[in-house]
Amino acid sequence: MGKYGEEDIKYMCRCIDLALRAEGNTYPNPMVGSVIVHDGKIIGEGYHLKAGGPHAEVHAIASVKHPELLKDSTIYVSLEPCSHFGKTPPCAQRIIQAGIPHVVVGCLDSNAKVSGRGIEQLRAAGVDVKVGVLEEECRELNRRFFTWHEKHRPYIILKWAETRDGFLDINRQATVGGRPTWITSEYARRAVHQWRSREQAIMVGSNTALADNPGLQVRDWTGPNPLRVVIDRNNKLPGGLELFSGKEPTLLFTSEIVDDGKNVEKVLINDGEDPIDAVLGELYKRNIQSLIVEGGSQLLSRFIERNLWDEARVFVGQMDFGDGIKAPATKGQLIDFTHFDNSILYMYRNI
Ligand code: AOF
Ligand code: ZN
Repeated sequence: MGKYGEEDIKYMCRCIDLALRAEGNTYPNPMVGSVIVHDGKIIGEGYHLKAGGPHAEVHAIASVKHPELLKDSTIYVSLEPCSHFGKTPPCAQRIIQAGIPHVVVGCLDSNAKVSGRGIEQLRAAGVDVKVGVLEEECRELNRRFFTWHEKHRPYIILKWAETRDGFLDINRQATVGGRPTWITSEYARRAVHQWRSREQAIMVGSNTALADNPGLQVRDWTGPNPLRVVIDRNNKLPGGLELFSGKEPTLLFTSEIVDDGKNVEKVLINDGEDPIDAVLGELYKRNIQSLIVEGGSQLLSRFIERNLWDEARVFVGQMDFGDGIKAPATKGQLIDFTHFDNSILYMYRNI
């Protein structure tokens, strides 16, 4: 069990479970869960529901029916309690004020406004603080948040589908034996829509925008639509594409801003600037913590070459195309795979 006891691990697991209830809804804030334990029993629980609302610890403290027990309790929280006045007052102070003598923290908060100060405030007030229970799991839970704060760019997920012989599914108009074809089935497509609903931005290159005319929305799932991003350096994309429908906010990155009536917000790529840097810089500025890149091969390969990616999610189908556009090569470390109807989903991490 390492340096922490079974109890600590059990309650921290519960914190993570609670935090996950708000998956996709807390941006730009992290998902955080909290549990209050008295004499081996959970007497309060809470999690952060959305930015602007109370933090996990505040909900947990408010849920306790017998507040007099707090002075003999331990509060577990998956993230370091905050120390700053943001949209809400500092949780460290709330814990001190409630008189809770023990705090168990999953991982530190790398937000520059907090970054260890929450723990300092608690300890300075005489609270006993233990840090690092299920640290890796707690960081994993908020990998988008931590990447944005620590690397100053969004967390990057690359997604593609390839045939058994390694060709991409882009240009779905491409036909096999005279018929339009998909590598994956509707189940995989639904999973992709679920993924979209969890990320803040979604991106394709101009070749894919032109060939597939994707809407990049969440249709086969419920949840928010990500901000759409497309690179069109030379303004070659026609105004009638789905991306320019105006249905969802869309950013178009271009080397020359022209007035062509497209229903998008345009962002200039500076002379000599890699468009990927323009995109990542702009998304960072806009507090966007995650980006899913859905093709095409040039764009995906560019992210891989630049080593600017965190996850790759690759569906491999059963059919062979024989030729076409080769799927990108480097895939990092395989961490999981799942059978998905007629394809297998391989999940890679760049570690
Ligand atoms: C906690 N518990 O449940 C969360 C924390 O603008 P505010 O006031 O909501 O502050 C947001 C920051 O607070 C966020 O960037 C992160 O550093 C921390 N989130 N902290 O103690 C929580 N969600
Ligand atoms: Zn807080």
